[in-house]
Amino acid sequence: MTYIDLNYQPRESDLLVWFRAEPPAGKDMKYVADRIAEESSIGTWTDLKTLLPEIWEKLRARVYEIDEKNKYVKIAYPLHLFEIKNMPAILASVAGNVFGMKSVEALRVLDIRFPKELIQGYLGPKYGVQGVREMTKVYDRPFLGTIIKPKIGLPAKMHAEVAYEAWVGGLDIVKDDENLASQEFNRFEERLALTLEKKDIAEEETGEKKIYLVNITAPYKEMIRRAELVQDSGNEFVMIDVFISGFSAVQSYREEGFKMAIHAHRAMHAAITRNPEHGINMLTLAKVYRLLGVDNLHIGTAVGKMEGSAKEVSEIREEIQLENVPANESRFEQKWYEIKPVLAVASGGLHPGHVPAVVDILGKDIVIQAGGGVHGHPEGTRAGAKAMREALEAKMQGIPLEEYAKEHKELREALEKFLH
Ligand code: RUB
Ligand code: CA
Repeated sequence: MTYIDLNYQPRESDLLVWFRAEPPAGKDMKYVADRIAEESSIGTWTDLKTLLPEIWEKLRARVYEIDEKNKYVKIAYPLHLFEIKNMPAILASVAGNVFGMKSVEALRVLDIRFPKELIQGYLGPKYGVQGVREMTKVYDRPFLGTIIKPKIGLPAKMHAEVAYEAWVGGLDIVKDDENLASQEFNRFEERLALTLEKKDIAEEETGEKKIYLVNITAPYKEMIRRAELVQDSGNEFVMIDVFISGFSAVQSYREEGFKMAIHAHRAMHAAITRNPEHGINMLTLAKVYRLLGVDNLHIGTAVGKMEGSAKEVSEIREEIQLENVPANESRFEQKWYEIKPVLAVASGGLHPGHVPAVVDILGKDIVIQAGGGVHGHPEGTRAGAKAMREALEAKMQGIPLEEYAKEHKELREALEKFLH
């Protein structure tokens, strides 16, 4: 019995997975491909008296392509194998036990192609790029945001004051950090109330819509309780650490039907995305989060403090924003049907000097976020926010930063500190 069927033509309705697999010593690619297809569909390490011919016929995975040179294995799974509206269980099949088998030395998921019938079982983003643009009336440029720093430690009142400074300095978005929850020095309820008071004042003073991404990450029931508080407060967004909270929590949260948009922070993703030989790449995770329905997603910067090349980050951006993603040398074609595009978040080690490069790499449908790059400005948060806005103005007008900085003090001070 083999799961290899190189003559098999995948059906439109199949779920496809593109693996890169390293065979163990003494074994070849066929061996490893067979083991992956077996364990990720209906088989196990030995043949089974209970595996009836009709099950085999209907539900087995099929290895339809093996690329010896690149160590690629492509596997087609019949959709009947899955419970369509159960993302955790789907991943338990195709990206579950297989990573730990002795019969693979290393294994990486490079892409999952979702078929239409599966996509139709998911909500996707409630707002997405267009919805967030309508919410803010910002149509023609990237969004600018900051993460309040220090990441944890500020009392709620100071947190709100720093947020205010960032907003009036010119940023659109202020965000809690991934590990700010409801610590004794900064309780969730107090932070929400005080920060929203400051948000109202900042909106009045600037005439611009401002956004607060409040972190509701917590055990699920508590997360929902916090989401209810946010909804009652009238705030438009929540932030969730999506990888840490889990696929089940994100899927369920989206299905609860809250009004707020979701900003997805991806803390911990690198534990499985970073090693190029093993794990699941960020492109695949990003597809899962688009399907589950986040509105903003951290995808990397290509230029800041976090890993991820320009090519990789651009491909992730395409995957979460295009309606039809064309195939290339390491990804499938993917059609997204009714699922909206997600706003891509470039964040991690950014400062005003990076703004032109980030826009060149990722385009306009992004949030450019800087924590240290704003609150580390020699004159403080408000000047740091102004410097970010000035950097974006310069880029949008096609003026080199050094040139624009001659007439713009905050930008000049930022570039002096961060670039020299
Ligand atoms: C960035 C920050 C975010 C990272 C996460 O702060 O707090 O948590 O962007 O990384 P700073 P990623 O601007 O001071 O570096 O976006 O890659 O998931
Ligand atoms: Ca952070």
